[in-house]
Amino acid sequence: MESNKSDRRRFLKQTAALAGVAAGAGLVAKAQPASAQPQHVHNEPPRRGARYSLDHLTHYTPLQDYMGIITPAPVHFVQQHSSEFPEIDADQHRLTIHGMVDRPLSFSMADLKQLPSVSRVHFVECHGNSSPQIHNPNNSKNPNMGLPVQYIHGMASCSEWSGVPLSVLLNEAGVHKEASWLVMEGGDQGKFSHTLPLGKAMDDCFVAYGQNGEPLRIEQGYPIRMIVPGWEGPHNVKYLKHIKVVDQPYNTWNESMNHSVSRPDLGGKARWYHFQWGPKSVITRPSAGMQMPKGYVQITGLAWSGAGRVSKVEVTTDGKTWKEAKIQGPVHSKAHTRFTYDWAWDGQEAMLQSRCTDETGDVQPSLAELSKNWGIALEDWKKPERPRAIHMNAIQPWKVARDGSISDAMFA
Ligand SMILES: Nc1nc2c(c(=O)[nH]1)N[C@H]1C(S)=C(S)[C@@H](COP(=O)(O)O)O[C@H]1N2
Ligand SMILES: [Mo]
Repeated sequence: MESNKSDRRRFLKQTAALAGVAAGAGLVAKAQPASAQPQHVHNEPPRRGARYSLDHLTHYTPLQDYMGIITPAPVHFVQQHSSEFPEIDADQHRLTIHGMVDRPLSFSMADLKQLPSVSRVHFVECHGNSSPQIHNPNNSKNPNMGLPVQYIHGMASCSEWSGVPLSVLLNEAGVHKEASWLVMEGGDQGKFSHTLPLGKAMDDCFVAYGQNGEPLRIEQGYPIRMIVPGWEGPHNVKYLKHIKVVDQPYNTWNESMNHSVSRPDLGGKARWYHFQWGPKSVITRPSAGMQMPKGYVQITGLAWSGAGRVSKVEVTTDGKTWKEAKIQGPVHSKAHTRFTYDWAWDGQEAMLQSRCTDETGDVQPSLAELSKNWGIALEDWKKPERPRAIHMNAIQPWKVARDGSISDAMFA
């Protein structure tokens, strides 16, 4: 840790750079020919009127294929807002904390690893996971979309993350009384940036350098990333380089262009700063694209909530009567929670759904309930141009046909 005059000058420069980012300047990514990255798919609808087109690198977690609650690191989903991953030399990497603080600080990796650490199990989920466009099997932009569950809900993963509580770093720097927000900036191509309220920062956020016992993968933000437990994916800034302490939200480019959704019922005003994921669950096996076996079948899936622990998961097989599923421990706060439900399929049509209740008593909404909350007419989901929706946590229905085939019945 160091703090001196030349550092201060550097911080002033960085402050100017951050202001530029806030105004949307300088974010032009290198475009790559599509053929150069065949396995990467763009996961979002075209942004009409957007001034920039940043390539995305997207990989989905095969939720249907693993057991328990920990996503193996090599198959953690990836959502990267640039056309390549930065290769950062950890020995040279510094995390700076500046802005409204008594002592601007610069931490090396060795500095960070010397501080008190925590290891906690938390999910990370993209704000765009499970969105209506992803459910569309006819989406020509992404041949993968539709099936199986991986390509609908697989922008969510869960790991044991290890690192330093952000409160420790902020207390070292001495946050000014008037400060209320942070701006975080990553060291990748587009300098991915996001704001964070100071209250959450001091509560349970941490700067992670470990993932499931090993250093972070490059795709996950090596050498460090922010973990903002239970909140939308983009808060978890990867390749974390700068934290500026400020007294207002900065509406960074990534937030305003990509993470706000206009509400038809509010004359186009946007729902913005929806931070915390609501209760959510999905049956991962058997699920769309699989074949239902006759007789005994163990239905299994994952449930989670940004508010805390999962307290109950219910399952219905007829779309009407709900029965309590078994929760398979361990149950961590703001983490994927495994549930199972013993069933026997009798060869008749069925509708499998799961519903999560969290420790605050919040219950996962049906599509009808969610639509009402968001001011979207239920019929609109059936139009070919589905409404744009992010932060999607509606109950997922899987339809079982008499021949045992299973399909996605979300918008049917
Ligand atoms: N530096 C940086 N941080 C970032 C992003 C990015 O593109 N660059 N993507 C954000 C988004 S939108 C999500 S959903 C999560 C995804 O984290 P993952 O790629 O480790 O799954 O990281 C967030 N942090
Ligand atoms: Mo995201």
